[in-house]
Amino acid sequence: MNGAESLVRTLVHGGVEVCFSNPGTSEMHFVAALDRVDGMRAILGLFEGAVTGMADGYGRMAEKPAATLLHLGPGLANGLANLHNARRAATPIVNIVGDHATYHAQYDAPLTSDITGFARPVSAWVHTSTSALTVAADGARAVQAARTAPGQIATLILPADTAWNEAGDAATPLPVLSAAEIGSDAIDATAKALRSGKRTAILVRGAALKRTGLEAAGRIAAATGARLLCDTFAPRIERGAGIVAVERLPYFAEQIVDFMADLEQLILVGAKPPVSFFAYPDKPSWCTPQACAISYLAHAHEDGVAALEAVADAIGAPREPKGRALLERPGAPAGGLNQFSIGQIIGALLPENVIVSDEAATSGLGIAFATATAPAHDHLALTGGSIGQGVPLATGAAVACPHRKVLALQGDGGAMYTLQALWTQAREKLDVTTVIFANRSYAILNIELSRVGAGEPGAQALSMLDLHNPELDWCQLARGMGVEASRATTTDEFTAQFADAMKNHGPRLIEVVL
Ligand SMILES: Cc1ncc(C[n+]2csc(CCOP(=O)(O)OP(=O)(O)O)c2C)c(N)n1
Repeated sequence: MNGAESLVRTLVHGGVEVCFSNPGTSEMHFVAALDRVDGMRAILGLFEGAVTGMADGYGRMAEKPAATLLHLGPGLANGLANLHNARRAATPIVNIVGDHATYHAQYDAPLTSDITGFARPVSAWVHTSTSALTVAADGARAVQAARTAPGQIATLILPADTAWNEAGDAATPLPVLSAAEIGSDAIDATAKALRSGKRTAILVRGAALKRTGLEAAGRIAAATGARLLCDTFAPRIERGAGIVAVERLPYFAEQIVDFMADLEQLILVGAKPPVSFFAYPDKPSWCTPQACAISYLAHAHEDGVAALEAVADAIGAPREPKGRALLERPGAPAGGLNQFSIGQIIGALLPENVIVSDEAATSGLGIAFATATAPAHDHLALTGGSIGQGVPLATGAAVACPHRKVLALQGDGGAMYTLQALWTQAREKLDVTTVIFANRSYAILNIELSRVGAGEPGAQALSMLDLHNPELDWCQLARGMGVEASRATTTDEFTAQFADAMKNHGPRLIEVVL
């Protein structure tokens, strides 16, 4: 067995069942090993930004890592933006990057680069294998690092000779460092704070934004009147009918300030205090009122669900939570095609248990609003602000959850970064419906332009934010990659196309002309 095979076997033993790849010459032994090992599904992405975004979507939904396979420094560099988003989402990923053979490095061949340097900022763990004999052990450590709560990126750099040389056996999986138990001090302190009668909010992130954690948070709200909040861009939240609803923080700093203005206490569960996404002249970065006391019930690596349950019990909270959403479908859409009418249509037709990948940008609010009482679904947000996440994220989520429909809500600007993931959807026959909001604009940047105080924009400045010339034809782009597509210009057209997409299986794109 060579090093590559010992690594693939080790990954499979460690529960890594999917490898999203875009390989090159230095990864050929890894690629060949995929045929010799059962249990590893290899999925090709046609750009590394698509590959890493798919690994992110997979990890968020499967709650365990996929592997990537990337080609030296440039391959990794192409994938960095979505690794950045994945790091912000605390997604577990075993990020495997091939390299030149160890003895080849001295010649400074064209693809030689500082791979560790590229990897470091997005990785919690980076290691370069030095021998085929240690690759399996390195792989086991990489899996352990990726699975360390709340989830991390572990980058294993694999020089070609460590992959092709004779190796030992696959390595046994190492113990997983799962979410840490919360000490009684934090539970007692939180219970005491909640009993104080002060105006309180609990800001929740991570696993506690799933049904069980929200149920416990809702019990606390029932007992104390505390508000329940989540970040504007939470990696994953379960929402909709039957689930306790939380208030989502608004996007702009001054809106967050207003939103939190009356708070006397902020209790954090797996979250950090909210700050402005960007700094603006004369606007605050820090959004929590100065007099508001901030405390941590659970940090991101700790078990926030158990912590919320313990606090709910400690304060004698009732079994029935406050704020459980009840199924309520929106009425028929009025007026033209816009994010609010589209939201009403989606809210009316959304089946149970859909996974929503949301990079709708300025088109998202109306849909989030209209789907709050739709059947229960998972919502995945753009965690690191690096656009081009949504289409691959949806693709990876569909791989993780083959029996669930995935809905990608996607701005046309962001979609152009990693649209190659559509091809992977077609090749893998994934059940993803992509709705493209074709406003032919970087609309949010038009808003930002006036907010930052950059002065009155001229024609050249405005043309940097405009996608009209030429207009992207999303139907042709999708069909060119094997994905069925249609265009909607009216609410009736969108209703018919969306209903059809929800009824049928397979990849599908709807271009909404706004
Ligand atoms: C990697 C990366 N490059 C550039 C940006 C800056 N940026 C933020 S939003 C945006 C345009 C988004 O356009 P679109 O997806 O069409 O959504 P819209 O704003 O039109 O609703 C850009 C370019 C970014 N966030 N990330």
